[in-house]
Amino acid sequence: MKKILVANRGEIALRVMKSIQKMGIKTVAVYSEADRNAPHVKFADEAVCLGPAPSSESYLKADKILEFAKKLNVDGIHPGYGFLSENAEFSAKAEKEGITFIGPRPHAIRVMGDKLAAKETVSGYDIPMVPGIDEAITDVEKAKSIAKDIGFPILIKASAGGGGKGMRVVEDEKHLEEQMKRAISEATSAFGDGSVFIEKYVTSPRHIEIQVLADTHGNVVHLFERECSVQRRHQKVVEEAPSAILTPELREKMGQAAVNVAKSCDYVGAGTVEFLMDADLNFYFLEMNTRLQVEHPVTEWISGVDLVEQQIRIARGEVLNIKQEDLKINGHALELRVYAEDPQNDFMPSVGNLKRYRLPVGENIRVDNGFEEGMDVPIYYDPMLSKLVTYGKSREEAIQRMIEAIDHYEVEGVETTLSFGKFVCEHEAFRSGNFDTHFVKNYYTAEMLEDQYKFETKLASIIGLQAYLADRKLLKTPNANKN
Ligand code: MV4
Repeated sequence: MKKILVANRGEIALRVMKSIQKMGIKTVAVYSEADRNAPHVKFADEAVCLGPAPSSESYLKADKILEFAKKLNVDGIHPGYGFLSENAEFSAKAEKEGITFIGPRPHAIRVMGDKLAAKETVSGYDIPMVPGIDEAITDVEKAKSIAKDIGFPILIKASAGGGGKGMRVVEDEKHLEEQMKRAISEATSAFGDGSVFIEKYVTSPRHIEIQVLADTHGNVVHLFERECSVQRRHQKVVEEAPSAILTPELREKMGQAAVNVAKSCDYVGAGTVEFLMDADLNFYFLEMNTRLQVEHPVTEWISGVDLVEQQIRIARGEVLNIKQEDLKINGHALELRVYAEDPQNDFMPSVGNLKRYRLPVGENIRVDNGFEEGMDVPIYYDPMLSKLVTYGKSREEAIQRMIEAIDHYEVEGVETTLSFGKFVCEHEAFRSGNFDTHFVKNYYTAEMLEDQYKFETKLASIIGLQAYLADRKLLKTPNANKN
């Protein structure tokens, strides 16, 4: 490959281009009219404008992107995450045009994009699954009888959903009919597919996922786990690798299960297998994400593997140059997603101009960033500014480093989730490792941040007062007390 087009924007476009450039390959950026001066455009060797700001008129324009790719003699397309990254038709079209899609083949994307198809595909591969049914259900009476067998509470999920969309918890039989009807109608309007199924509801799970790499020759390895239990409304906030609770034995078992999931769908490239883990450390397959994930840096740090480089090597048809037995975990990495959202105001998007924007620098800090001082945060896209990643020999060190890095991250002009990240890092439940996916709901209220802001306000007033007193000294001229 001599030239790769990155069909994405922001921090991930930049991060992907850095590895492409390191490999001696040329980069092509695409951008919308809102992103004309964005860092990913400046970084690329070539750049083409796709159209107006809305994603549907720019970053989601599959045919336009392929047209440009052909015109510019591009060999491969890296989709990043979001946008076209899990679009099987885009992957298929690219290949038809003779351009390598840097990701899995359409079959794997399609199967894993449909939760029922995924369950069916992995059955027979010795993958633990939550008790439940593996086919779509519409008959309420049948649903009631299944629910009674499984035992309440149960969870109704949309087959076309994923990432938490279209899920409903049902506590007892009384509410089943109503919730099922709602779930079906929601799934129909959101996904154009009303298929729903039922699972036992795991009440306080942890979210643990395994990174895998698979080449086109049938070799598959796993790169251990990431724990992503700190999330709000299915949006991850803090991720880490390794998990504070896995034993080497469990890690090995989950790793093998993840490898088997990848094998079941002839997976190619970098992928992530998500599991739920209950309080007794039982784990269950949830879904597979067929893309490079936002939180991939924590895995890169503890494994020493550049995942984007591996994606490109695999796409070129190379044999995996990593063997499972060569991989080991080194230290601990933590990631905070820095969003332009106001944690004091229900995490409302906080768009505006970055009047001041200075990143923390130093050993054991990595910032995957897509913004510069003076830029506007556009309203059209995900409001993530950057990912702040820290590393330590131990989990405690990584957490301490994160707190320091947050203190050295300067943003003025928009509100961010930095203060919320500090709250998490300082919280006893997080520090002890004793938390689950309900962490935010259980422990966080906006008032929790008040101490942080109070301190900052006090500091600001002290600095202001000092400046005022210093000025007054200088101004002690005969007329200084005349206004
Ligand atoms: C579950 C569950 C409990 N029991 N399935 C949420 C996202 C989607 N990937 C599946 N999800 C869940 N599935 C059963 N049988 C709880 C969740 C869940 C969750 C999972 C991972 C991380 C955060 C979560 C937040 C709420 C619910």
